[in-house]
Amino acid sequence: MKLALLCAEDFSLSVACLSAFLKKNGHEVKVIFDPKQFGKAYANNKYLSELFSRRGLILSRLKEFSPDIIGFSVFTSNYQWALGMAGEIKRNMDVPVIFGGIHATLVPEVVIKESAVDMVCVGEGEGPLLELLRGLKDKNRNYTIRNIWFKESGRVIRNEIRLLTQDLDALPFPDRWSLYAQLPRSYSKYPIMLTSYGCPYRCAYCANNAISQVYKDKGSYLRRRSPHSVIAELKEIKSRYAPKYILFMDDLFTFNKDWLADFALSYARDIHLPYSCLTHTRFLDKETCSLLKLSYCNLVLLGLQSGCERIRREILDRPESNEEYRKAVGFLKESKLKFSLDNILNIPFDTPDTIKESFSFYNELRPNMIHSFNLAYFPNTKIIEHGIRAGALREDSRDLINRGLAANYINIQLDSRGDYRRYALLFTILPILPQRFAAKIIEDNIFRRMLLGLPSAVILLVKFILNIRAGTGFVFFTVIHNELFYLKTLLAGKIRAKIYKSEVLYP
Ligand code: B12
Ligand code: SF4
Repeated sequence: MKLALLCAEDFSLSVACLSAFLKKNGHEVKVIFDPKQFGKAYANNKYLSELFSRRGLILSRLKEFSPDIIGFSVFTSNYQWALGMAGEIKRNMDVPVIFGGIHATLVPEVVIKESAVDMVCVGEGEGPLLELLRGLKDKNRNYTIRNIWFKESGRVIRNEIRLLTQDLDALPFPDRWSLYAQLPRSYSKYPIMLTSYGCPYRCAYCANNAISQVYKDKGSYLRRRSPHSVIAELKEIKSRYAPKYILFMDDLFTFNKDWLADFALSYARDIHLPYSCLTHTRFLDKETCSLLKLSYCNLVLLGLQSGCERIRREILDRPESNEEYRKAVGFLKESKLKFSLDNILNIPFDTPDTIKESFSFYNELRPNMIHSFNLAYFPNTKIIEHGIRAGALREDSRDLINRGLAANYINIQLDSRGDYRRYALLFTILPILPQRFAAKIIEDNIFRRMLLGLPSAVILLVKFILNIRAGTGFVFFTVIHNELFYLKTLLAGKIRAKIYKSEVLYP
């Protein structure tokens, strides 16, 4: 059977995993990527995004492929894009449409109401899609497939959720090529990689606290591939794409020290490429840091989100103390590992004083970089309650959040608003300021105001320098390079469509 899988904006591991699994089971899969130019966090313009829209091109590729079913992989941030594209498909083709992915999993009752959506996949998609395709082949509509919600004569059929896949090694390696073939080279040069699914924590602002509820009693939520499987995939990536740096995207890379010990030795021996990973202060002791160093880790990302213990404990559900961070950062520095801190602005009940506390604490820790993000409210996360109590959200904001219509992007610093924008800028430049000088800024209002007035161009330059120093300068070049690549392919696609009356740009 023929399945088209659509995703937008960024490389989609979910789609690559589904594609690999279904191809392995004998189905024909076409992956279609929409870069959503000018509809992204760092470049958002309604007029330009319409002008550069690929809807027409995508539609003609779909018609050419003529799939038996079309699937969308949706995040909260691209849900509206998916609805727009699905509407266009429904107006032009007679083919069933299924939505899956994190957003569909969190709010299936919202998604299934949409007229352009025929089915919703709640949770993992491999098994359910396989059963669905088998049913379509036998011309036998099976409405009892677990994880799938159907619409039948105006009624919604909600099937129960199956157990979570525990043996991740049994899944095929993601079909990266289908996406890399449509993406700029930077994606295969700096590939993302997952060694685990899930996280042991449930921070109030993180989708993990909502997703883990969906999978309650469905088996262990935190699961990991064996080091052997991870290294085997990396070897394949290395020989096929010659990557320069690996981006491990696991929610918490160091949660199992025995695993890390095995992994570190094999990685150092067989892969030896610099990498970055995300972790948590409670999983960063001396031995862990030595293992990270041994395996060529270049940068450790720590998401403490606020330097104020009270805000972390009472609002973010992060009970770690500042003392724990001091210790963990001590180990990182001893092992000569670079590290960055994530900081959230706009947290309910944050005040200029608590922000000042964060600034002061980060100045003590002296990270290589600080990434400040605007708080994004994701569906069904606990922090929505705090947002309502603090007056940052209204009761009816939930509806906007659930439909991906709230300001739901975790934006980069330059897109923050008002005072928060200024604070974000201050956090960004902190690592480049001498410690004593930064301490003075905290205490001295005049200095602070002077720095808060810095133009965006200076901040960008500082970010650039900090990234270069942290060994991640490629981040800067890739953004520009990627956008130029998308413009080029869009123009080429349009020209081909005009000349050949069909668009045959991608495999
Ligand atoms: C790897 C990762 C990334 C990667 C890859 C993203 C991607 N599109 O795959 C990168 C670095 C690019 C990324 C970017 C972002 N991410 Co991210 N990311 C993750 C992470 C760590 C793992 C996701 C993953 O690949 N899992 C493995 C796959 C196989 O599992 P899965 O996604 O659940 O997919 C399964 C099912 O959902 C289902 N399924 C998925 N799609 C479909 C489609 C169909 C048709 C069907 C039937 C089923 C189906 O089947 C899949 C296989 O079983 C999660 C954390 C988490 N706990 O999930 C955050 C997470 C998904 N990211 C998040 C966010 C916010 C972002 C960004 C918006 C951040 C930003 N400002 O840039 C961007 C959005 C980029 C985009 N538009 O794609 C949030 C999403 C919250 C939400 N409600 O939307 C999460 C949950 C983080 C969090 N803890 O809050 N991310
Ligand atoms: S530790 Fe990170 S990934 Fe885990 S729940 Fe908290 S914010 Fe989410």
